[in-house]
Amino acid sequence: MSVSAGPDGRLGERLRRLVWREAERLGFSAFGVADPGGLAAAGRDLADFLAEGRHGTMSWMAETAARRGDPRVLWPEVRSILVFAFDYGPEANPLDRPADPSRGEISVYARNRDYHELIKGRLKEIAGKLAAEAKRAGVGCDLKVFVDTAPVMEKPLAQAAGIAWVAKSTLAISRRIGGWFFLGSIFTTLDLPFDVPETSHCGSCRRCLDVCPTAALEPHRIDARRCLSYLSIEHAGPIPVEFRAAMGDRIYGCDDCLAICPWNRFARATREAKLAARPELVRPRLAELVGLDDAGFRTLFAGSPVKRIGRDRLLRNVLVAIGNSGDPAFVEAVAARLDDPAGVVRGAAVWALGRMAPARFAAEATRRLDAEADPDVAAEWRRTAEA
Ligand code: B12
Ligand code: SF4
Ligand code: SF4
Repeated sequence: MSVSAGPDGRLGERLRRLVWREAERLGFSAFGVADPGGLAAAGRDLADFLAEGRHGTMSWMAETAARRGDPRVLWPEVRSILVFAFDYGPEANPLDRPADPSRGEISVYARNRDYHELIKGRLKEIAGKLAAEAKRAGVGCDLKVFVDTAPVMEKPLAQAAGIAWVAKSTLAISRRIGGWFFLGSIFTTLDLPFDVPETSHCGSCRRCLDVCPTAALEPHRIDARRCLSYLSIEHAGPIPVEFRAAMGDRIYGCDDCLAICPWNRFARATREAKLAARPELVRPRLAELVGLDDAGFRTLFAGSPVKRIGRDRLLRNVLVAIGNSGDPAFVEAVAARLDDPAGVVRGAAVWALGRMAPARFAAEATRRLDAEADPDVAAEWRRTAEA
């Protein structure tokens, strides 16, 4: 049963002030309250996104579509949704990185600790304070904390809470803090005063659409199957051939459509030490990554979001970046991966060698092709032999 926070809204306002005070103390940079009934249009956009297959292999999005598209289906008792932003901005714009074929690019959000637990812990602290204050005023309430992985549409919620708008890049952008922030939310049975939803401030700008290396964006619409963030993180098999060159030096995620946004002139570098880049994860050397075994991978990426994709998928990405570097210095290191136990690594090694030293391996292709049990890797050898 939901409990009113007072018909005159005074208690609601007091609770809001308490939440904002706590949020600021814990490092959040924006906060607003959304009406759980305000997401009808986003639910329809989600249905279109799924019907057109733009989610690719992220089947968990389709499986949770009803709950994701409407917070009241996820939790029928919810009366207010508190939405929070936490800055993770970089010291320097990643688009300004110098060209260096010996190094790979890890996107800004993954250069230190995984943000999920960090933000969830702080939101739980705020939720605890909120529940205690409501109780002191004689009002009981339930609360649930969500960050990223729950079936919640966080960006439309941020728009409904007035802290950002879902921009042409499909990311949530704020006039006050730019776009380098994570989102998280607290659902509650308390009636809190809602904020006025934000409106779009993209105007005629289209920089994010034009910078995208794979044409994955149309205004407010993304095709995740073309997005390098999806391909390098979520997608398990070989990177489709048509997107390999476009990956360039990116080995985990992509920041281009976010980094180009002019509203980031108002973004601040993160003040949270656990999110500030670890030096070894800023432009790491590809030569060091390509030789990683499972234990080495786990040690290097302990606590980082990169750990989630596992050693094999990271090495696949590293080998594509090496292929794109065209640097013959990598040939021996890549050749050592031709016998890797993981098919996705072997296949990417074949492709990289085909880009760096095609003549050297043309002779080997037929023998390797006959011995290869994995059809995806065999297809790579066939392509190399025919090239
Ligand atoms: C699935 C997912 C992805 C997918 C799909 C991305 C996407 N844009 O949906 C992939 C793997 C590609 C991805 C990539 C990235 N992601 Co992501 N992702 C999510 C996740 C889990 C769900 C998003 C979702 O529901 N998408 C489905 C679409 C249909 O819904 P939507 O984008 O929320 O909103 C749509 C509607 O509102 C509609 N819409 C709104 N207004 C209008 C107006 C018109 C006219 C129209 C037609 C439509 C329309 O269009 C929107 C986009 O289709 C969220 C966390 C969460 N639980 O929400 C994080 C989240 C969106 N990701 C985040 C981040 C940081 C990233 C990356 C920057 C990571 C990286 N560096 O590699 C990239 C950015 C790529 C990009 N341009 O979006 C942050 C974004 C924070 C922010 N400031 O916006 C989130 C919120 C995680 C978090 N908790 O902070 N992500
Ligand atoms: S993250 Fe990169 S590939 Fe994905 S939409 Fe943005 S610019 Fe395009
Ligand atoms: S780059 Fe321009 S169009 Fe894209 S999100 Fe930012 S303001 Fe909007």
